[in-house]
Amino acid sequence: MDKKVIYSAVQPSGNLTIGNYLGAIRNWVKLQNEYDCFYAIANMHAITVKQEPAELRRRTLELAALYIACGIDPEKSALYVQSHVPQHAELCWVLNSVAYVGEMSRMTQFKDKSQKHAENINMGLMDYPVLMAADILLYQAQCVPVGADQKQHVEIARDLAIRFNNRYGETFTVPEPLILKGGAKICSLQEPTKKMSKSDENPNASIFLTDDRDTVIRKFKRAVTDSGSEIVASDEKPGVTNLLNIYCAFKNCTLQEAEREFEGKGYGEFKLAVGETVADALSPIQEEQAKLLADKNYLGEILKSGADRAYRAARRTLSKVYRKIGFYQGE
Ligand code: ATP
Ligand code: LTN
Repeated sequence: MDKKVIYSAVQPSGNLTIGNYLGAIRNWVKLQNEYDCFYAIANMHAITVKQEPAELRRRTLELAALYIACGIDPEKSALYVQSHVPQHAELCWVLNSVAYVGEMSRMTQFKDKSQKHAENINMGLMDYPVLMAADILLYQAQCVPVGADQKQHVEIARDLAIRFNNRYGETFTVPEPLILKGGAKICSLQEPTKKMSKSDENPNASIFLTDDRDTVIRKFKRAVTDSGSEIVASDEKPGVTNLLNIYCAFKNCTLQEAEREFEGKGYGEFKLAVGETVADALSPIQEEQAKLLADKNYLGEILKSGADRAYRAARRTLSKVYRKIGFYQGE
């Protein structure tokens, strides 16, 4: 039997945070032995908010290097740049005709980003979930490993797949989100009820994968904690709970184990331990990324072979879609 297909992507829209790592990329690595995986760099999604062209180009390569440094094996998984496979835009156009304006305008991310970028509420921003559905459905993916904030978008991809299949006959696999516990929602170090985000204006709110040891430790020292002095996870203590979640995700331990370890200890000692654990985990990734970025030709080859592989799969689905909807493709 064919292997199950996994699809996911990250936008090259800023420096990646430990939220992106724990919620998404780290889980992708674990899936690549068992499944047929496609991991993209979503540059077409990134331009829905303003990007500096030279920076977007540089970040695309940096993200490719980071994927590999985090453990994505380009021999096993197809690693490629979204815009290198034109079928993403083509399928998005078809799906636009089964997607409703009403449902897109209700998406949480659209509402948040429209508020944040009120001067630039463009069509792409609203169409973002349709392009994401096109990404997933092109590869007939069964499973989409993402952080909790993307669940709503994967649900839209499911709805569009079901709607299209009902209208035109069985065409798409209906995908499921895969949201693993632990790292699914890492919160801001400054406002621990909000998710950590790579585009937060406050640099102390997020730990970037590129932060050096001193920066990581300093940011954790400054992290907002809660009243009281106990180190336990609870709804009343969002700051401490977030730090415990981060610690456990990097140490691969349970919350109970971590609570026991820090019983009777103060916030200062706890924050230092979290900072050191995170810095220790990031340093080999940073070294590997720097090595990879020194050989741009090698990275270019990997992205080309990933795009070739993705293209073959995408072309098959798109041709089926065009047949179903009645696009003339020659006799
Ligand atoms: P932006 O701030 O530019 O909107 P982002 O930091 O939210 O970006 P995305 O590119 O939207 O990052 O997300 C990439 C992946 O990382 C997605 O699977 C998303 O669910 C996951 N992710 C993002 N932030 C977090 C977080 N704080 N905790 C867990 N997972 C996250
Ligand atoms: N919107 C996603 C990135 C993304 C994605 C996808 C994730 C683009 N296409 C397809 C899963 C499947 C985000 O994380 N912001």
